[in-house]
Amino acid sequence: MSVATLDPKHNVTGNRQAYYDKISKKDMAPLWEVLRNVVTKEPKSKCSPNLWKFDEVKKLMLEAGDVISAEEAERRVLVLENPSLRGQSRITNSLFAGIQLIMPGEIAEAHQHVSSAIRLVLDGNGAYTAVEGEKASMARGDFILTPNWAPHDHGNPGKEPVMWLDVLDMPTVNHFETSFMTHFDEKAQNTARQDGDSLDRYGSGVLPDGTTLDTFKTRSPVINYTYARTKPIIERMLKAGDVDPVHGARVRYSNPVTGGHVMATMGAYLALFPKGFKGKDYQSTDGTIFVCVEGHGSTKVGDKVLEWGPNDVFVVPSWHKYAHDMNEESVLFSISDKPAQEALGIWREKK
Ligand code: GTQ
Ligand code: FE2
Repeated sequence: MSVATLDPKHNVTGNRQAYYDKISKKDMAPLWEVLRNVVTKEPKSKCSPNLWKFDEVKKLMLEAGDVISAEEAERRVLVLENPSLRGQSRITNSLFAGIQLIMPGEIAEAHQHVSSAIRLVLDGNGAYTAVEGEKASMARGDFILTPNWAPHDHGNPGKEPVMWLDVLDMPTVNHFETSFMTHFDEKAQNTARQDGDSLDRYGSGVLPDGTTLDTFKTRSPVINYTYARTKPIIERMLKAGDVDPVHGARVRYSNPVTGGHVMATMGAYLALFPKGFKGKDYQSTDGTIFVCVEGHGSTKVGDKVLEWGPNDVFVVPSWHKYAHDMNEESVLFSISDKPAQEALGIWREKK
């Protein structure tokens, strides 16, 4: 039947359906049937707010030590899957999060990939991660970068199991269908640069001569932002009264060359909150992963209350209204895809 033979006054639904069937055969569809779903008035996140308690995570993670070796697994990681996005290896629509375990004497072999990673050290001492030839020793609260395509391997020459949070942008990289990965012949990198080298070199008010804004345009040169160095800064801010009504005494991890975020796809913050702090309601378009580094408190997300303590991880989806409440002085680490949204000009917040 041709369009000309359709009588618009009669059997509108049937006529439309016949038309839809016809265009469907040619891989076309009517926008007007789906417009409200693809151009929403407000963000409608597919994710749910959720909390992972570290005591449960740790117990299950240690069991994985018996199930698979680091060598066999390549990376022994439990993925923190958003309950509304099961099977999709992601905690928000754009970010992957996982807990990685490395047992004493193990190594996780060197490789490189397009996805960028950050690590936040949670538990245990004595492990290292080597990134671009710098061997970063891992201490609790350290924030360690593995930028896009940077060679990296991990090892644990110590005596304790070591665990950390991995956050990677692979859902973003895979959204653009731009993933590459390669392995190296050597299991571990040659580490010519000592622990802390990049922070000293780039984060001390001097730069190696010849460094320009373009050299580190999309990533920070710093590998390890140690907790030992960052915590005293937020303590000073709190003492000075520099406390945001939503975010507390908060610093943004920055690229010391450009002042921008540490990476183009992910950005992170560390915040100190005084005891009794009752945060104002807040919402933003960047679905955010929080980790409690110290203290206890709760975060109300919509009608859900997430009660957290040390090393607990929780997620607040895009545009969900939330507010923090501190039972005691607490430190929260947070990470999201805000830099990507800002670069695209689409990030929004509501206070
Ligand atoms: O440590 O290199 O959680 O490549 C996922 C992919 C960790 C890693 C993850 C990885 C790594
Ligand atoms: Fe990796």
